[in-house]
Amino acid sequence: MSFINRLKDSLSKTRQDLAEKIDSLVTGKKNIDESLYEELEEALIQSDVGAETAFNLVDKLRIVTKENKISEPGQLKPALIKIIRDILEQEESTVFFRQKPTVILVVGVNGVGKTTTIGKLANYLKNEGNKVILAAADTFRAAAIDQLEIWGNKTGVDVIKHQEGADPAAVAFDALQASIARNADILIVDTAGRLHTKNNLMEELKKIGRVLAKEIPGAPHEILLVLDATTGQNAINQAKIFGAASGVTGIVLTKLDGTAKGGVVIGIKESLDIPVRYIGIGEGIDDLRPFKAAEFAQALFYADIDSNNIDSNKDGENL
Ligand SMILES: Nc1nc2c(ncn2[C@@H]2O[C@H](COP(=O)(O)OP(=O)(O)OP(=O)(O)O)[C@@H](O)[C@H]2O)c(=O)[nH]1
Ligand SMILES: [Mg+2]
Repeated sequence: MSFINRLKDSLSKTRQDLAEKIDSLVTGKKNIDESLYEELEEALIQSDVGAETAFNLVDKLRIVTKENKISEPGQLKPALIKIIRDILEQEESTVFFRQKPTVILVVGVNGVGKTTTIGKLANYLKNEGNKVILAAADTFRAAAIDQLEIWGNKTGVDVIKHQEGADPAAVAFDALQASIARNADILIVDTAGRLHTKNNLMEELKKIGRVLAKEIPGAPHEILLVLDATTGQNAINQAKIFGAASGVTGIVLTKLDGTAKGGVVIGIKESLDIPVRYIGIGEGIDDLRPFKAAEFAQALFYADIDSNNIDSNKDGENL
């Protein structure tokens, strides 16, 4: 199945919660009134966009409705979709290649999918023609190092590692040296969601950043924060905490497959000024893709997407 169809499948529960609820709210109504706006706000909150974002979306909808003299309740849905799509829209979705090697530091709380994302990303970037190296700077468990090595074998990418319990910054340093020596295009650094030491995780991540920057000014060029979509609003809170503390430059949203909380991406985009770089829709090697606003909005609202013509709008609505 194509990625877009799998994305559409992944978002089916969110779509039922959000798009179909909006449909049922506007169908059969004669007028647009305050209670309809309140019901729409409630539907948005329930699909995990977050209370604040739901409030802002409906506020924008009121303004658009007024400005465009919309009087039919049925016209609210395309207007809302357009507002959502404008929020999702961003300039650049894939990681920036600044120099050789470009260093990507991957952070996030434990279990969100960092290591799996790195495996998939290594595969994706390698297929784009890059020489990739991985750094096992999650030294919290021996199994974490093994897990990264398995991805290294699967993707045919070198993994630089130390022993369990080693200093993560030392692993990152060695991996950067190896990347320079082996003429790699990209170094991806895996990190832990928890630490052996009493050190603060954020301080540890900053230390890794400092060590990398000493060797290559400007590194790490990307700090990708991995968030688990199934945690809904928690994911937004994590983004606020990590974003402020560790200079996150992009988000990877994992586990969109099967969750009803896909609306969280709207909340992330609306409440934070951090681009969503990639989305994960499964545990397999091909289950990661750059985030594309139009594709995502389509998959979120329409069950029957034409994968060859993603920007065309089957309802003739003005997306
Ligand atoms: N369904 C689904 N599962 C995923 C996805 N991404 C990761 N997982 C699963 O989530 C679990 C945790 O993934 P890891 O990659 O080990 O997460 P982590 O953030 O590295 O975890 P720690 O190293 O313990 O901090 C694994 O079982 C993965 O297979 C995804 O997009 N969809
Ligand atoms: Mg891990």
